[in-house]
Amino acid sequence: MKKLKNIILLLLILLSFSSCKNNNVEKLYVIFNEMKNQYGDSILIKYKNFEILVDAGQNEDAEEVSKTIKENVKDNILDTLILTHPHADHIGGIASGVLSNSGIKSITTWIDSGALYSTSSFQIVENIKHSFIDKGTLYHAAYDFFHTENLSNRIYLDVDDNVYIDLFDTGEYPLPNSTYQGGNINNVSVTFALNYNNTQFFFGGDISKMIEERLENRIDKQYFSKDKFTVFKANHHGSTGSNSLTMLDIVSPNMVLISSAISDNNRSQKGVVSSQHPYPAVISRFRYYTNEIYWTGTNGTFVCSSDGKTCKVEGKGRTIDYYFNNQLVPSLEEKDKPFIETKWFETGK
Ligand SMILES: [Ca+2]
Ligand SMILES: [Fe+2]
Repeated sequence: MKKLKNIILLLLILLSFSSCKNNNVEKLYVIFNEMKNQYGDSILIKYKNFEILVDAGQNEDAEEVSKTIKENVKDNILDTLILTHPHADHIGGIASGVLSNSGIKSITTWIDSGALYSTSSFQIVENIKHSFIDKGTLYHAAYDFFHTENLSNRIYLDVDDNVYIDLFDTGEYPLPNSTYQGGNINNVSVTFALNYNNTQFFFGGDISKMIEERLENRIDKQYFSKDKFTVFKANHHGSTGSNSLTMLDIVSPNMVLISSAISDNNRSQKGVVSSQHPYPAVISRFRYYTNEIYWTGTNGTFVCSSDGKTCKVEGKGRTIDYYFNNQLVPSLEEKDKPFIETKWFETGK
């Protein structure tokens, strides 16, 4: 009898321990900022006090991006900045002062594609980069990670809790500070995966199908595991020239996250009159894998949180209106809804 009592006591202790642990589990946050123009990416990744900003949207997005940084980067140290490629819808926010406006005092590591670009916003961003480098920021072009001894392509957000990103070698990164000769500069996009225990995220900037198909031989077949919860950030804002079935097969996503905004001609009371990013054909491809699809256009700024087992999305509600059957679709009604449950999806555009 005493033995039985002891066993029950032990079980109770074990149970209370495991429930304690569940309540205290750290969350990884991946925040997609709502964009103002049709294109644009700006994503803040956060684990404890370690933050990575991936792109900063266009000039007009600077305000929303700064707000998100202020709310989340409490130590004023941005641990890593990744600028995937030099197009204005990815670096414009930096040129418009996102870093100074959000009170960032230092950046530990600055990563970009290494490609030179001829726009004035690129030149402004270069100047900002060099002023940070002068203050001690480490700078690496994507190429460096695969051609420099002792430079690991794995960056830890937290070693103890196994949270890290792995940069992938797309074979397309130019020599640092050189002009890209490949034509479509979207293809230099810094491409990587974020891992937290049983959850994995893929980020490929604006890479096209050509690079996606190359990745089939460059990402280990076992990397994105069928046993894990995998999240795919749609390439190139959900365009048809990206997001190939080859790409989707590499990640086999349980969830898809898309960044782009409602275009000007879809904002009037006439309703959604023309197709735009994300294109319906691409949504259909995603749906071979999952119906858990979220879009900044309908959800507004949203937070995808991972507890290391699975992921969940909560939106803040969009600030750009759209109409369905001459009626304004209330933003808050759709803030947490997967894309296929929105009025937008019903329009078929
Ligand atoms: Ca920090
Ligand atoms: Fe873009």
